[in-house]
Amino acid sequence: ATQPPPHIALFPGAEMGHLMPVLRLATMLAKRSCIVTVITAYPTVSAAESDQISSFFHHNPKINHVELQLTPRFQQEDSASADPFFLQFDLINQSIHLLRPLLSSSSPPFSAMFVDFFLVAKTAPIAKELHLPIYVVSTSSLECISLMAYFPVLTSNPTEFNNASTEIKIPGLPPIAMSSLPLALFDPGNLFTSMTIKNSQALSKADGILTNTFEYFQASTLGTLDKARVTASSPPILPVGPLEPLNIPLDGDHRYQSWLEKQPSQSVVYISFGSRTAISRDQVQELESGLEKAGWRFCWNLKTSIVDKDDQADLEDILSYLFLERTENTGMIIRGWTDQQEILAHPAIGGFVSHCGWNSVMEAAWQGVPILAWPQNGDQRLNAKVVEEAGLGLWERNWDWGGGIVKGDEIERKIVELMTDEKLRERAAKVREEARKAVESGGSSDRVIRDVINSLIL
Ligand code: BUP
Repeated sequence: ATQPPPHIALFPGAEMGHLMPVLRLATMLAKRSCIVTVITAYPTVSAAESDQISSFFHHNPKINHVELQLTPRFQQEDSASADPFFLQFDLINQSIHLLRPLLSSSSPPFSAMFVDFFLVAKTAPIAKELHLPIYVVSTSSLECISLMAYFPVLTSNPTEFNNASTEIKIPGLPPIAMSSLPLALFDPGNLFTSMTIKNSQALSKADGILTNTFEYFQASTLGTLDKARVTASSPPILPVGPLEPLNIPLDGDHRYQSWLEKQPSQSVVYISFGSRTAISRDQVQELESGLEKAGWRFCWNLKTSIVDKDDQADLEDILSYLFLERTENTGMIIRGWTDQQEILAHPAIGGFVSHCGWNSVMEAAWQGVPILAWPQNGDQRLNAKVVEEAGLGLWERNWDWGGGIVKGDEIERKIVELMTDEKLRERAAKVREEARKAVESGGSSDRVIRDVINSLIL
């Protein structure tokens, strides 16, 4: 008799950059005949997350949805200054005892748990108790998750780590510049850092790390890791990307679609710094000047606060009146949530000025859109280097990050380079071709996903 398909519980973390890849993986597993249940925490931090969750389940009726009701907690004194998304991760971890009854009462019973990296320390003991394999879904780059896997070794000697001069050497990986590490890692009091330490120590309990990348994109790094492992005790890194776009219609501002329709092919630069990075007013001014001088058409996804619900300032308060008037026909400013995949897929888009959040990088790879890497914080400098090495984009590593200002003239120069570099465009087109091959039936990532699924069939 044929065996029933595995039933997989997916548990994403907080913020869009952690939710989107898990929802994408859910549809890829369902397409390969798995029974899939996604557990989301309620309430979410951003409106973007709650909208995405409801529209996802509306359009994917075969994927089960379970909500984990978060227990409201006493506000910690230091919480006002902490990142709202990390506070949410912390809250999810504090409510994790509610997960076990949800998991053990399921019919058909679960075959495995796939969880966000920042949830592995608390969920691994539950998986063990229920005798379930547990996989980590890495929403970041191979470099970043490798750094996490190596973190316990690095921090076993904190003085050495803090005094390390220029580079970190992780066996099997190219050296990582200290200047590319997430700045928060040097602040032991930071919530991000304490969560990183706990979860990196627990990583060895996982059976594998499902990573949103693909063989062609990172062949040399994947090739030099010993048996795909960063340390002898860390689980193998399993490249399963690019995680495919959801193709779900979204509510919200769709003016950009009709505008893009009217623009010539590859004439528009798309600009976005992701779902959670607010650009300072001073930097906005420099970007205005750079865009105007560069003279290319643009579509700018403009965010001015970390959580979308706080994004209330009017355009006229942020951008100069003259800029808005002069670029009325050549520029489109987007406020609020849009479907980035849909924008990147549009033939009018010729380049992407990106903060290099890893999802954005993989989306650009999927669409073959060249990137001008402009990392802002977190793991984004690590990602920018990968973008450059994979031939998908340009990276000006001298540009300030972590809040420094890049001048308009510099921005102008790099945008012109991005939009006119034909060799770069060809390489990006090749990346697109290989990205699609990877997830087609029999492609490198498809084979990895199928091997994992087969290992879960009893
Ligand atoms: Br903004 C925006 N529409 O308007 P990243 C983002 N996205 O679809 P981040 C939209 O959100 P982390 C919008 O396509 C990507 O899938 C975008 O993830 C989508 O950056 C996701 O690129 C954003 O990884 O997350 O948000 O900074 O901090 O996890 O890197």
